[in-house]
Amino acid sequence: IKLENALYKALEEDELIIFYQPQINYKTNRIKGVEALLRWNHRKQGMISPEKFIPIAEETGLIVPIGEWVLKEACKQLKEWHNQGYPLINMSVNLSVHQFEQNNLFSIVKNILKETDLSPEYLQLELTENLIVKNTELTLKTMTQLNGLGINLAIDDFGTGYSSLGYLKNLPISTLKIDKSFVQEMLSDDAAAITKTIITLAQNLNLEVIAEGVETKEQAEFLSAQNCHFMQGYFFSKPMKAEDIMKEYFQ
Ligand code: G
Ligand code: G
Ligand code: MN
Ligand code: NA
Repeated sequence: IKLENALYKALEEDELIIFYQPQINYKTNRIKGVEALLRWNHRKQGMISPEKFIPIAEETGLIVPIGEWVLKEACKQLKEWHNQGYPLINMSVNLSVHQFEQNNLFSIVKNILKETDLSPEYLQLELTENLIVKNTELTLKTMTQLNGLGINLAIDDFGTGYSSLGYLKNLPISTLKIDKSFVQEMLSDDAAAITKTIITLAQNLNLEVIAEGVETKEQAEFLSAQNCHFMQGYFFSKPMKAEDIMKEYFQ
């Protein structure tokens, strides 16, 4: 069967699973939160990367129910960790532009928080720059509503899109995530300049900044020297199953 048809069934048949990648405060060496990253455990093909199936989910519109499922599962999981007495970390969830284009995204998110009994301040939603570029009345309204509820909004893959910087002070965004492509080339001159510029920009606008794709100690040290202390990447941990996160970090 084509992947497209199989994806329809994956949700119903419990083939989708969420991995969690820790976000670390390098200064204190504590976990600050986790990012929920979707995987498809295909019965015959094994683990399929989201890079392969998210685009299909976007094209077919399946990203809307799938995204809603991810959000609910992730909130449920975090609430469970909180209930078990683990430190009150945050949960980051990626949202597709398509989800934002639904006019009921706000009420969906609000209902999920209510159902899972999770306090909004622990939830961060990651948006992409192309959402910002479109900058429609609907997306601005939804972002304002989400922010008003106490949810944090982050721009994912920051620096790779074509958005102007002007929006940063006009939109209710609290966090920039430096794209891993910059972090990975950071120890060469050009990417270092870009990384430093993003960090300074974030500091000047009072935004939190987190570096993605940190793979080496040298990269971590460089970021830390620039006063970017929140980091995520293979140097700390790959995305892991929920139970492994807890074993690794809270025991
Ligand atoms: O986990 P990995 O690095 O393979 O993820 C690849 C891409 O898939 C990333 O761009 C990531 O943001 C995206 N992705 C992972 N999980 C989700 C999800 O639940 N929803 C959306 N919209 N994108 C996701
Ligand atoms: O677009 P988004 O930032 O959501 O995607 C995160 C993606 O980056 C996930 O697919 C995740 O598996 C991947 N990732 C996380 N840490 C690292 C890393 O240190 N190196 C590389 N190459 N990829 C990473
Ligand atoms: Mn992300
Ligand atoms: Na990213």
